[in-house]
Amino acid sequence: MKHPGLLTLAFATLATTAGADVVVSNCIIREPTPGTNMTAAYLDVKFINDEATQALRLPGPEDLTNAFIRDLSDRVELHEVKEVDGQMKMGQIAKLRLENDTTHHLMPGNHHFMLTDLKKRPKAGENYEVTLWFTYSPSVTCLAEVKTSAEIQEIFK
Ligand SMILES: [Cu+2]
Repeated sequence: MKHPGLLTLAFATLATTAGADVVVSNCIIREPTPGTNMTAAYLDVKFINDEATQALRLPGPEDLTNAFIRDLSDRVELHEVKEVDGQMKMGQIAKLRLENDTTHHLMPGNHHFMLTDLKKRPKAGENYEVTLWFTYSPSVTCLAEVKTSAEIQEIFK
């Protein structure tokens, strides 16, 4: 083999690109309001279906299916918010379709994760690991910061 160094480099580049086909950022957990035993998590998720990714996995769309937040809840649900008879209602969905190269914002009044039966009450300023599951891509973990409702209102205004 004449250029073993080049070959190694090519493989290394592919692996790096494949590992980055889902990018998760801005992870936030809402400090639960007094008297409730549930809260929500928000984040941005982007699926990048570039040529290197397609060469290594099934082509086509990706889905966000759920999240795992070990320290806070064993009951996390992916929720959507929609208008029913003039009222905004939220309910569980099985997955969120991720369009290629599009940042999907999970945020108040839109898709979000619902955490119920809290094991402990997260406090503003604390950090918790949020692991996201997808149909094809390996799971991705982000570190979410707990913020008060007032802080969250300011971020998404
Ligand atoms: Cu909800």
